[in-house]
Amino acid sequence: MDYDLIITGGTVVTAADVFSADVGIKDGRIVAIAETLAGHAAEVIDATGKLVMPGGIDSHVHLAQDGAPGIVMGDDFETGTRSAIFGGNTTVMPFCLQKKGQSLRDALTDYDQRAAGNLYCDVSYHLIVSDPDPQLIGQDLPALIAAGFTSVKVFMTYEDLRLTDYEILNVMKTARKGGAVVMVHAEGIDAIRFLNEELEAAGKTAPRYHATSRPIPVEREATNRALSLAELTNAEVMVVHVSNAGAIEEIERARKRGVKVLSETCPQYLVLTEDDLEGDALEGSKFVCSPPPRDTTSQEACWEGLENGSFDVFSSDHCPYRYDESGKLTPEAKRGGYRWIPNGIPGIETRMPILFSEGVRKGRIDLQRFVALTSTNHAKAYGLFPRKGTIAIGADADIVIWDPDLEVTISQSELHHGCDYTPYEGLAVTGWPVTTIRRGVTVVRDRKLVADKGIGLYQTRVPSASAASDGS
Ligand code: DUC
Ligand code: ZN
Ligand code: ZN
Repeated sequence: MDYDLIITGGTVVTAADVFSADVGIKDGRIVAIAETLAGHAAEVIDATGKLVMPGGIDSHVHLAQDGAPGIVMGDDFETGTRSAIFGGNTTVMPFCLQKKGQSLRDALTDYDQRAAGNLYCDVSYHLIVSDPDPQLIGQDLPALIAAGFTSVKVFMTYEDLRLTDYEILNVMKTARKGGAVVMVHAEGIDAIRFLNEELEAAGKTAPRYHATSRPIPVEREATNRALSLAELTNAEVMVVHVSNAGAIEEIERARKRGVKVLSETCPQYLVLTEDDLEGDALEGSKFVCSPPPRDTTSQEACWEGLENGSFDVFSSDHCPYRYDESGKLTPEAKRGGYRWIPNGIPGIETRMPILFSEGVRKGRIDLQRFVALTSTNHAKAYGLFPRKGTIAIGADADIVIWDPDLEVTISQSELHHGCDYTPYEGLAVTGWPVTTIRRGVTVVRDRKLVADKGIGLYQTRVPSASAASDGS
């Protein structure tokens, strides 16, 4: 047999090109791309009228992540990767969270156990550093970066996660030496604390005040500070979940100064606003995420950033909590208000359709940019390229076959995550993934699951030359 699979008649899209071609797959990799492929294949998929694109890489998702006592994340690795593959993704990058007092290695063991045998797509972790003691900075983190854990997230807010500027500087220095990217959650803890106190004193505790407590200056100030710390250390930084023009301006200014900065935005900043946090009683908690959705002016700024290259990647920030007492409606949230609502919303399955429909179909971005923003640039930023993130000879056969004309109204009843709602309920989109192939194995065919869990693999990575460079 020449091929395990041939995809015929489709329009192939990469971050650079759009062309008609057949794609031949053998042993999990792409081995031929030609106008017409002759030869024997075990299976042929006719993609006439469809787009054949690199499988999505969602480089910002939270699965089975530990939270405050009593709170359970709405997706484990099984349901989260199942939802991901239905949404056209072939690789996701969840976080491995270090609890205070825990070693990074022990945290990795925990997450490996949660993932083992439960993956529908490939995964690779980012490390959340919450306790950067001398052992972590001097020994553990350098060793793990060298072993392929080449991205680290730091938080500038949340009592149990935030690092001081001094601690962030040490993480950045270690990351720069080893060649890892530092992902930054840029919201300032002191400003939020100050605003929380004012709101609480005024009795303003409904979900909508979550947005009031984290206005744009809170994000802009922290973005500026994080990028100044990156400038001091020559670290490469990914500013995640950017929501507004002020933060984008800080990113662009830092780039002009030569700071190595990448940036990310997410669907919630394109199609939700803080008005969604209104709603009856606690309904608004379904939209509580951080930074919060803003207004239509900020949405436009994020679109502009996607169009003009301010943003490198478009991720879901899938962080699901159910609308029940395990998630959004904990007794503390019901009693005490927005400060106790877990932050995060689901979106792993709807990320690509929302960008395709609102971006490509509405003429804001072209197909190549869509592929760059949803796949290729993630692979490049985090050390998976060219094995993943493109359609090329020798690359992993991670492919999504996309119907550009399929009209779908997003609805909880049609999704495959473990969460019990979608914040995008009722949003009509055009364009949807129909078949997802991961390393040559068809996992979803014609929108039906056709493979068992357990076929996803952990993806190791190599330190990045740009992250390691000293900037000179
Ligand atoms: N940060 C994230 O990256 N995801 C959800 C919540 C948060 O604060
Ligand atoms: Zn964050
Ligand atoms: Zn997140």
